[in-house]
Amino acid sequence: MFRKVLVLLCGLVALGGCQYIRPEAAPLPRYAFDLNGNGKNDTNLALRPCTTAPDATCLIVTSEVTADKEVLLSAGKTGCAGQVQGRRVEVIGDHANDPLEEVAILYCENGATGSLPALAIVDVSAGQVVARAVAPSGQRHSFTDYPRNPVGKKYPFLAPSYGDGDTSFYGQAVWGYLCLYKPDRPSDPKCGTGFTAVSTAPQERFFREAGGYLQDLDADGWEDITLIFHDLVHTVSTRTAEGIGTTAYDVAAATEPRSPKGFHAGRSYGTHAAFTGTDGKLRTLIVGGMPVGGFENVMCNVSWFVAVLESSPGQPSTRTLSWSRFYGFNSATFSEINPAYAEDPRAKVSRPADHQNGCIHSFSDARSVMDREHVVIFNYFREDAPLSGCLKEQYRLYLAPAWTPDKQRAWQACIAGNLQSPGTWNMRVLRERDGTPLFSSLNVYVWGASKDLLPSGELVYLVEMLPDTPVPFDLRGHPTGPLRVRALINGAWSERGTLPGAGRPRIRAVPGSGSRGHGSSESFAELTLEDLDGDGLKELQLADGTWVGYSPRGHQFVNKTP
Ligand SMILES: [Ca+2]
Ligand SMILES: [Ca+2]
Ligand SMILES: [Ca+2]
Ligand SMILES: [Ca+2]
Repeated sequence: MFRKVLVLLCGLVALGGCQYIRPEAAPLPRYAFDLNGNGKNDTNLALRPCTTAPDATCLIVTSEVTADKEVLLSAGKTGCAGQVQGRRVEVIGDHANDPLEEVAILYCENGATGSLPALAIVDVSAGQVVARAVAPSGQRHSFTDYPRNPVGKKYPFLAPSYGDGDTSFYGQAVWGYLCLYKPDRPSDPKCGTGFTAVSTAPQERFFREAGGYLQDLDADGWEDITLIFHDLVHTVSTRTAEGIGTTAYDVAAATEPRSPKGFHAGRSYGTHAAFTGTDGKLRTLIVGGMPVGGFENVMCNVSWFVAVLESSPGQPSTRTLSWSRFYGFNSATFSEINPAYAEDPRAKVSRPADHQNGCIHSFSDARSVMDREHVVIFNYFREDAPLSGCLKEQYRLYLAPAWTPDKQRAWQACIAGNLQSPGTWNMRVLRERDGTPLFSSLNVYVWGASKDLLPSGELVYLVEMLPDTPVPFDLRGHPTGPLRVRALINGAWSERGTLPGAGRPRIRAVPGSGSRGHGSSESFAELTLEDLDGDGLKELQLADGTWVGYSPRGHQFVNKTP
């Protein structure tokens, strides 16, 4: 009897073979976070209005390692009014309660005192916020990252960001400390439960820039927090929650010893990349300027230079400016501000404006390798002459009443005329160790570099070719031809091909984190690369959305748009 039924069933599905037909399987949930640290994602986390209190915000947890739940995060909305820099959700390791890792949420508390940056630590198993730091009243901008201890556990912090220390211009009181998650220490009421307050005031007067970076400066295995200021960097130990080093430096002094001291105000609005050299020294490469493609910024982030900080491992006090090369400063410097010179301030110019002459555009962190030597590579603009001088407009900014919106508008309108100032874009290579110029190339603009484009794994650059006649600063109206793919060999370009079709690459603006930070609110300019056809070589996306890549069979770059 049983055998007969089985045969019958097999007969029914004869065309597909005799098989057990499964019920339609439910699609497996795709999780984004790994809370039990086994390398497999198991949980989704989302910020949404709470089901029971729609005005409040909850962390909505759906998980296969803990019960689904809603964790009350804030009584209000969690959007931010200022620049709140840092990853918004991070799994930080197991600090308390049970083996599941805690989660840090970076958001804003919105209430009567405005929109305040906040950092909450959530114990997902227990379904509660176990620690929280909130910025003091009046603060809108903040900087957060996730430094690790020697076993990889993370200790997030909420730190002041751009403009802190300057009460005259930005209005708000000085914040002056960061809140570091240290659950094993007494909580500081200035921060909140689970957080300890650490001074970020490197000296009596200071001007905080936007970001910072992580680097183990004292060699205790804990990543330390280096914050970027005008004129200096200041480092806080994540282990001891104390300041361990302030290093002041002048990036222009070596190149312009006779210029008025501090004319550039120590601005560091560019990329900062921390790394350990092959000689074991800790270094930070700082490139003042804009990311590639940042043509709309006529001031080019104000101050253009390349500099390297250096220290011996474990000895923060040895950190010093190893070398620097200064290339220019956008605006004029005046020796005196006096209404008598409002109509003609030329006599009071102590250092003339460079306008766009020397402006740097760099890709990624500007680090590269040429002929087995670590180098710095960047584009710079050599301006023939600015279209607009704007000296009077700039001088008026400083005359009482200073910096009025009207005066700022007049100045901005004037300098905007310089977007089309004629000149040439060029590329320069410096030796990372000491800044020695090794190579420069005229009438080119380098958009990025990759080792993943060619079967040989050779590092190649994407180069836009420009005419040897002047071009406008912002290259507007200038046709972009097909990009060249080139290597740098024995201090010279070596051709590796040409991309099919014309157009610039699609640049991704990647925010600084970990060992990479920035002084302003800019980002790291990275190429858009992906192996779309699974042949082991990466394809490159162009600005118009097409993808191009190398064809090993045809020995050339071809269109690979799927
Ligand atoms: Ca897991
Ligand atoms: Ca835990
Ligand atoms: Ca350390
Ligand atoms: Ca490919």
